[in-house]
Amino acid sequence: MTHADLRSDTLRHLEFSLGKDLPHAHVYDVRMALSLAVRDRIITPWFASTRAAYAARGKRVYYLSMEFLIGRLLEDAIVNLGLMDEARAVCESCGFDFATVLANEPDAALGNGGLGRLAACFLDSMSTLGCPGHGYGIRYEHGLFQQRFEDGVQIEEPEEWLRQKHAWEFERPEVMYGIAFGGHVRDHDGRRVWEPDEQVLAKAHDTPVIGWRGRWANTLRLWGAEAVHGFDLAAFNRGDYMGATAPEALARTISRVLYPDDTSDAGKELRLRQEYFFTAASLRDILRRFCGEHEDLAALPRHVAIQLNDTHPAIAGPELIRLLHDEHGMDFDTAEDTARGCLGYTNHTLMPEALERWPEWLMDRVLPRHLEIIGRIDEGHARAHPHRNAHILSDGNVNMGELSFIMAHKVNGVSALHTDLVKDTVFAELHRLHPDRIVNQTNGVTPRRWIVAANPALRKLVGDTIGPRWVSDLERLSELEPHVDDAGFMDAYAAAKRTNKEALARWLRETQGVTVNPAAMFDIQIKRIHEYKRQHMNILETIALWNAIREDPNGEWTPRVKIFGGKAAPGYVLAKEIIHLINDVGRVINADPVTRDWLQVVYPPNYNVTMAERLIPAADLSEQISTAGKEASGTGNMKFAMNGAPTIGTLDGANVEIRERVGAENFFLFGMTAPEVVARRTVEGHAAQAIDASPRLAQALEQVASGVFSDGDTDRYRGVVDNLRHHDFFVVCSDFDGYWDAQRRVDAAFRDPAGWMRMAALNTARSGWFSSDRTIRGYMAEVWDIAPLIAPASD
Ligand code: 26Q
Repeated sequence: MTHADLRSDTLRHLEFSLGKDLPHAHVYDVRMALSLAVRDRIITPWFASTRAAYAARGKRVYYLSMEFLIGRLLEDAIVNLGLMDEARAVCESCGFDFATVLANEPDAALGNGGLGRLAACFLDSMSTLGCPGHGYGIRYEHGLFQQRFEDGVQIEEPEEWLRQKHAWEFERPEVMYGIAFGGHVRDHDGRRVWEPDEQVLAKAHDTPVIGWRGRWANTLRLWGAEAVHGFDLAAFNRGDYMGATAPEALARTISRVLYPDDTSDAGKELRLRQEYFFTAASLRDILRRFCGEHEDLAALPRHVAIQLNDTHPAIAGPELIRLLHDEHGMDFDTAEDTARGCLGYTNHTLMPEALERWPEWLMDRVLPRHLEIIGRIDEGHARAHPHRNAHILSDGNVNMGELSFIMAHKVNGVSALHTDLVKDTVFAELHRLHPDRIVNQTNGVTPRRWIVAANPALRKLVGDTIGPRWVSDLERLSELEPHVDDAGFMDAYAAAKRTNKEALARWLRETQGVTVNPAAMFDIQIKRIHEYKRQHMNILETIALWNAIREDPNGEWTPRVKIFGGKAAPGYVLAKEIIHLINDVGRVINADPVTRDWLQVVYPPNYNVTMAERLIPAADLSEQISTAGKEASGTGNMKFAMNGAPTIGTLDGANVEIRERVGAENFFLFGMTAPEVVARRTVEGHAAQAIDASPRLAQALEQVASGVFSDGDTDRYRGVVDNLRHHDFFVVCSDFDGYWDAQRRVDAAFRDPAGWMRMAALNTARSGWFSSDRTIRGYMAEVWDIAPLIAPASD
């Protein structure tokens, strides 16, 4: 297809799909018309992939996830189809700036953070590799809340991405399932029969997911909830206009909003309903497809691999047994084994409070038959392992982690360290009983979005240096390595970074009204706000640095801009206090003429995928400073490394593997190891001890406590300060001096621009292993037992 084709198709859509002629078109119209013209080019490969998957009669993967953090889709599609120059030309010939058109698309924030973005990267890689499959999730009407700051305090506002038409989805009113809730289970001739008292319809909405160069496309199918009887005419006729629409409003509640917590907030009935709603609809759809192609349900595991993205879809185990046993008459034990043959479970957390548990009474009220089935699974497991000490049902709760483990044939962690800890801690007992079940699949990220789309300057340099094949074979980035000794290459590498930093500086000036010096180090920490991620350690170090510069204004300092981004769960009081503190510290420090040229704090609100695409390519330093043993993997850490930002970090999650690959000399390590953290916590008064030993930390904490950053208000930060002084479960105080020292090593290294750029380039050259293509190949071989349906790309 040529530029002329894309232009005429765009104009045709502008006229016939949008009903606009060019002179009256707004940027929205052009964006929609271009999206539809690009979407047209996905349809042929999409149909071809569907036909190839049917013809192969082989296995498909179904990735069940409560979250798909896909962000914007237009640029992604353009990049994958190789239409960048054409699309730009189309926009310009219509009188619109290309970047402005792309920026008109809402950022689809159907996820909280890492787990949701991982699902999106996996879909991209499955399509790039030709792994036949579907993503299944919920079509939330409101994605993750929008964040703004009022006097430095986080305010949440509803997200409204569906206010405009969603350009990429196809509504499928013919694919609709009734999902039942509540009621009772009765005995009918020795059979248990569920008689629910409520039904909600699940309607499918499909979005094609195009792979690199358009060689394959899978489907993301999201379920929206609707009422069986949408409108109560009798109520309307009585004049009860609110009551008339009540059934519809109630049913729609299920897919109304994404829960904004990134660690579990169990016990909310609506959340359980969401989980069952999308899991049950997906399983019905999977069985319908299977039964259209095959006869014998016992063959299900040979044709169906279902991956559970954390425990959120864990009800899939009992539901699949219910479908096979109650509805298709398979005997219970065979049904259980068949279900297990299909299911894989990915664990993303070790934190005990984050493992989902549902009160039995609640499960009984919402899903009475499932509770019975869970009881039977638990009893069966107890019979097979009489001395076991792992229960699905305990203390009146249903433990969804145990349920997922027992119902899956493979369980995986998301980094080498995390998988080891899964074996040793949360699932130690189950691992002993099933020693072959746990495997590791270290996370990865898609280079199509995180380099090709987000970092065109680097993309061009890499392409010019090693040719085009690295995009679908990222380990080829290693071919850059010999060039780090080539001054011409290194100048170009530095120029690309500089270009990105200038673009970020421009954006910060235009949107936040802050001016930053692009020659300063851009030191970035972007992720959800959580005590274990330790944004407060970063801001305390910032305060200590500010003090040090003020004491010696003529010393040898390295100019830095500390950039923060991230949202706090609305109910997480301490996380919100940390946000407030970062903003308060920024306000005071940024106004100080003595330090202004050396140190700045910037916190643009409403961090999301789009902002990440802007920040990461412009980063000099990647902050990955979680308490060792707490961050399951991290994936931002990988994106930064690829884009040439060395890490300052702890031995946590995938940092360990990043350091092994990029080389210890290109990584700023500090902090206790996971076992040292565990030991340190047992030391009585460890926090006070660490504070006493560190005058810098003591001073910074005292400044926060005494109101230096809060206009004398000594109450505002009592929560954070008292927690650090007296509890400090995440050992901020004990790791502080190590962090400070590592930052000074960073300062020194950055003062040698050539040495720093060499480090950055080696991070890029050595991070090819962190492509999600590698991760998906691992799942295909070790969890799903499935082969790709297309040959590896040769270009
Ligand atoms: C559960 C129940 C009720 C409400 C919310 C939740 C909930 C929602 C989201 C629980 C957890 C999450 C998200 C977890 C998450 O993003 N974990 C991250 O997963 C990444 C991908 O594997 C890892 O890289 C991160 O280390 C991990 O924190």
